[in-house]
This record gives sequence, structure tokens and C-alpha cells, in this order.
Amino acid sequence: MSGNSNVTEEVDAVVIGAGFAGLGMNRRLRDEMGLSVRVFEAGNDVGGTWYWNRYPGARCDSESFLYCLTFDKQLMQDWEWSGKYPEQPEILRYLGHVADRYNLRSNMTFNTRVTSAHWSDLTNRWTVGTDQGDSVSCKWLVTGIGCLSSTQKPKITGQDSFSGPSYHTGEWPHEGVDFTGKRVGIIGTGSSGIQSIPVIAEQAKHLFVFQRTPNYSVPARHGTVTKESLDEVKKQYDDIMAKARASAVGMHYEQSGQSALEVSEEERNATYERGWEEGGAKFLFGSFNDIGSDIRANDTASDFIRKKIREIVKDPAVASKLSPVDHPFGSKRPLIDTNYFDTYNRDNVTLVDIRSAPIQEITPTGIRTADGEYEFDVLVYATGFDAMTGTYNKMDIRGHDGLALKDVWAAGPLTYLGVSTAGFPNLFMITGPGSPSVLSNMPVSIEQHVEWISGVIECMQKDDLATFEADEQAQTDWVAHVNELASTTLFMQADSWYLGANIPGKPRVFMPYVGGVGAYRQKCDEVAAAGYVGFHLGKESISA
Ligand code: N01
Repeated sequence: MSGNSNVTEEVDAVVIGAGFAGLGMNRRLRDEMGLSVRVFEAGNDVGGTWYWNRYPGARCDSESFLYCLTFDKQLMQDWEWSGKYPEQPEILRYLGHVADRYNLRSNMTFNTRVTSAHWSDLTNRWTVGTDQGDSVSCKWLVTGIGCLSSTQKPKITGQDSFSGPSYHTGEWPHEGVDFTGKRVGIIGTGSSGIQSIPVIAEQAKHLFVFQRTPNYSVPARHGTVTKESLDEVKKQYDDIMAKARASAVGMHYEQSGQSALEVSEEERNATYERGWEEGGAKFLFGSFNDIGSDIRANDTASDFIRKKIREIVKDPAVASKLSPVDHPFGSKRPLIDTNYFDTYNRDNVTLVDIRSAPIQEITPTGIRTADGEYEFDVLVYATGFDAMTGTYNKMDIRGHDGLALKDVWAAGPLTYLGVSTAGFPNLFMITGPGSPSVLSNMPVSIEQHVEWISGVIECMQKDDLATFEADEQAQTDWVAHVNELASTTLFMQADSWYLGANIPGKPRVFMPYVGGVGAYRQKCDEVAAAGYVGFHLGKESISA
């Protein structure tokens, strides 16, 4: 059936990745739909993002009870989160529990990276190749590869000469790193940087933070959760998740309906103050509805955070360097932290502003910038990821007539609904570019795609269809819609990874869908209800 004599296995579906997406998809296709499934995972166990990102302080910004799979209500009742925000070890334990509970590892192949996937118009099947020599033929190919899974380590002159160990936050050693008595240099002050800097500072002899762009951050107000509060959530879980699914960002909070500009300064500051005290997403979502769209409204929030930075950080020169001025609050990923700005009051922490005095080279003993030399024993790269497209581009994915996905996406990713791309039949991307994905609480968006993709496959089985493929025009219209929505927001005013701006040479295209999780779900449901309008359904089954 595969037409390839080297094929090592024939299955209905191949799923790439064993994080939330791969686990959820495997469970659905294999256990609920009875398909044969092979899952490939590069790591040596399940976990995805949470398998790789083990840096000190790593935790999720979504509250723990929202950061879960919902396909089994009993699982939701049984699992007891301990933290307000789930910490990396706990999320990894949770995903391990899900794998154990449903025996999801039995058809997973670990330590194996998918390197190629080639579509055949003759057989209407994919042949998936791996770095371990597998060659698996499948009818459906589903990527659950994450949006932030290709680490970005900038090329800096002399970096190979550094004599101490160096680590990327996204590929952290499983045995951990002991910084006791060490001088540490860290490059990067995004989410990974602001989470790890306070924790490393507590352990290290000295920490040098190399900051190119200061970031806004609000306190997370992290803590433990009580059994009583979790029990209360569990009683209302259906309601909470229904709200999350219909919301803008996959969380159940009520979004404020008020403009920051229609209240007095006193009232506005009182609202921000409450958000600051409550912490986390409440600051952004519970305050005003135009912070993300109106620069005048945004200025009020940005000013408030800058004032807080000046209050917290004792040295005014350091506070000034830590205050973002080149982009509006929220135009980069909003950050929440624990003691981040406070950390710069410690005697053993030095902020090095590499915007005004750029890094010239990494030397065997540290970093030389335009204004001095900084010596340390360990170097940490908190420099982020080639987001959303990086991992796709690393695989040799070929559709009709050998068409390479990375060529089709050379000027930016092209998808219809962020789940499918024209020219690549029966390929489904969980939280692909053009879907809400990274602008949402990921498990909510992941499960929506798992459900929608399984709906397509059920329909194909029922109608004995061979192929399912996005229409070029529908795709063009969707990409235009995604861009148009983004252009009405302040997201376009920052050099963020959402726009590919962190990768030299990457096309500047806003990749996620900003229209909101609820609106997006509705659109996907309408497309399905209308018989998958905007997709071509190939009627000729090879089994016919
Ligand atoms: O990466 P980033 P991240 N020289 O790209 C700097 C998710 N996440 O790993 O801003 C010097 O945000 C760069 O500087 P600049 C979350 O979605 C979630 O921190 O480009 N500096 C920046 O400071 C997040 O947004 C969670 O000027 C260089 C930093 O490195 C995404 O992952 C936790 C440089 C990179 O920041 C990525 O976050 C962690 C260079 N050549 C991550 N290149 C939670 O849920 C880059 N930088 C909490």
C-alpha cells in the first residue's frame, strides 16, 4: 500500500511529539477511534516543552487548574495541583501520569526525531522518516511539535572559546545545574530569563545579567493552593472550562469591558494597583479592554509598571535600565514574575546593558562588551526560540510533486485555519501558525485542534475519503485575515518572536491568530458544519 519497499511500519496515523498535543491526539485516535498510531518523540519520555525546559524557576503562567487536559472528567477530579501556577516538575509529573493512566507510551517511540515526511500522490499516503532509520507509512500525519521547540542560540564571536559550561534554558540538563559558589553570566530577559534570574541569583556567588531589551513584568503572586480552593474549582469545572473555551485567551477570567481612557486617573491607578496586588493575568485582563489596541490607553499601563520598577529597584540608574521604553506593554509576551525586579537590589547581581554597550565577544573567561569585561564560570543562554516555524523548517516535509514546506513558507507560514496548508494533504498541525496557539492557554487550544482534527478524520472514514486539503484561495483569505487582525493591535510595535524578529533573516510576519480562542473555535466549527468549506475532500479512496 505504501509503494515503498523500505517501509518499516504501516499505520493509520503518525503523530509527532509527546507533549500535551501528542498525548491528547494519541489518546483520541488510538483509544477512542481505534486507529493504529505511531508517535515519535525526540526526548526520552513524554512532556514536550516541559521535558526540555527544566531551568531553575520554570513554571507556567496559566493557573494550574486551567493548564490540563479535559477529555476525561475523572482525571480532572483526581489530579491535585499543589501550586497556584504549575511548576515544571509538577507539569512533567502530570503528563507522566496521563501517559501511565491511559498506557499512552506503548505506541510511542522515544529518542527519535522525525527528519522527513513525504507525501505520495500515487498512494495518498505519507512516508515518515526518522533519525533512527524508521520509515513509516501513514494516511494521516499530525504534528504536535510545539510552538517553541527549536532553541535559538545566537551566534556570538568567540562563543566556542568559553572554557566553562554553557546551557540553553530550553535544553536544560536533566540532572540540574549547581550554581553554588559560581559566577554566572546570563544572556536574555524574556520569560525564561525573568523566571530563572531570581532563582540563580539566590544560589550563585555572582550573577551578571546581559540585557538587550528591558521587559515589562507584573508579579505572579505565586503560592500554594489549598485543597479547599481546588475542591471548589472541581465543583465548577464544567463551567470554568466552558468559559475558557469561549474566551479570548483560553482562561475563564471576565475581561474588563472598560476603556482605560474613560475613567479618572485616580480610578485607573486604583484598578492597576488592584491588578498588581492580585498579580498574574488579572493585571492585563482584569483592568481595561483597550490596553492592547489603543496606544494612549496602553501608555497608562506602561507608565504604571515603569513607576513600580522605580519604586522597587533602589539604584535609580539600574531602575532606568530595567524600564522598557521601546515597545508598549503587552506587545511582547506579557511576563509575570516572582521577585524579578527586587533581584537587582542584591549585591551579587549586576545588570549589564548590552543595548548601549553591545557584546563584542565571548572570551574563554566571560563576555567582553563595548564598555568592559565580565568574568564568570558558567554561561546561560535564555535567548529563546525560532518560534512556530523553526521546527517545521528543520524537517524535510514534502507535499504534492515534492513541494517542500520550507519553500512554500519562505516568505512566512501559509495555513488555512492554522491547522492545514495547501499542497500538503492529510497533514494536520496542532496549534500551527495562523491559530491562537501561543496567545492562549495552550492546552485549551491544543484540545480544540485535537477534537477538530479527529472530526475531520471521522468524516473521512465515514465517507471513505482519501484526501483532505486546504484550498489555496481559502488559505490566502485566512492569512490576509490573520494579518489584518494583527495590524489593528499594538503587537506590530515590538520586535518580538511572534513576528519572527528574533531570528536573523526570518520574514517579519505576525504568526499567531489574535482574534481570540472563542471566535476561532466558532469559525472552525462553522467550517466543519458546512462540510469543511475551504477544503478539498478527495473522493477517490485508494481502498475503493
Ligand atoms: O525567549 P524570548 P524566552 N544578544 O525570545 C535576548 C514561552 N515561555 O525563552 O528582546 C543579546 O522571549 C532577547 O533580547 P531582545 C513564552 O511564550 C513561557 O524567554 O531580542 N540578547 C530576550 O531578552 C515566551 O515568550 C514561559 O532584545 C539576545 C531573550 O534573549 C517564549 O517561551 C516560560 C540575543 C529571549 O527572550 C520565549 O521565552 C518560558 C542576542 N543575540 C518561556 N538573542 C511561561 O509560561 C536573544 N536575546 C512562564
